[in-house]
Amino acid sequence: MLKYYIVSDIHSQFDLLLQALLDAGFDMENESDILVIAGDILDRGKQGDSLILFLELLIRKKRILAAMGNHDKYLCDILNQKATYREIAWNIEHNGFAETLLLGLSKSQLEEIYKLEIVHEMRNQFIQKYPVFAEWILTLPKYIEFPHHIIVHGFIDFSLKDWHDTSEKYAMWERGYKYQIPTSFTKKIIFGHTPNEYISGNDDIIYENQKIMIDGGAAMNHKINVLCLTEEQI
Ligand SMILES: [Mn+2]
Repeated sequence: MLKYYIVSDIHSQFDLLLQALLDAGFDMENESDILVIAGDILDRGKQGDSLILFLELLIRKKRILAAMGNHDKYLCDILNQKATYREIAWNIEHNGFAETLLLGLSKSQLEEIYKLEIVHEMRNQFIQKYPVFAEWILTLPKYIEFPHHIIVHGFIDFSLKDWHDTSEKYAMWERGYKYQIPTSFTKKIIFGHTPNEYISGNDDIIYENQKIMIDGGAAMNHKINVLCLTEEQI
């Protein structure tokens, strides 16, 4: 039976991720163990290179699923040649994006990121270094729907007639802890994007009605929570 190990907001903290997965019983040799990421893989932390190489092993084995987080989107915009200098500068200043750009650029090149040719250089170097990851991250969906759960980075828009039409922006950016899920909705929603310490004063997983909040604050060097669900439970 497949077993799903669900995490979120890794933010390039490879050591934290690996230890959390080992503690939860994740086995690299077991083809039934699947990693699920509720968004925000890179930025802020300094172990992006090791993290990507690890994830590429799982991508090759088709043992990983992920929903698109806002930070994943920043990288996709570079890969798709859609990022503007204004956005890149903002993300360097506020969102730890320099750490990700340094995966494809030298420190001196990073200082010239205002030049379009340097942005293209970053894109080309990144694709050359991490071809499997670069191709994969561009395909991430805004949410993943399972029989009993939905995995999303931000939240699901229940103001719509059909929640399936939730926009990518809403799915990546909304703060789910502020919302209630309609009682008629029968699935649980697993999401990250806001460190649980900010919500409850504690890094552990928060279970609230049909909401499961799992961001352990890895970006601040706190914790990566792992939620394990079997094929029947998910
Ligand atoms: Mn986020």
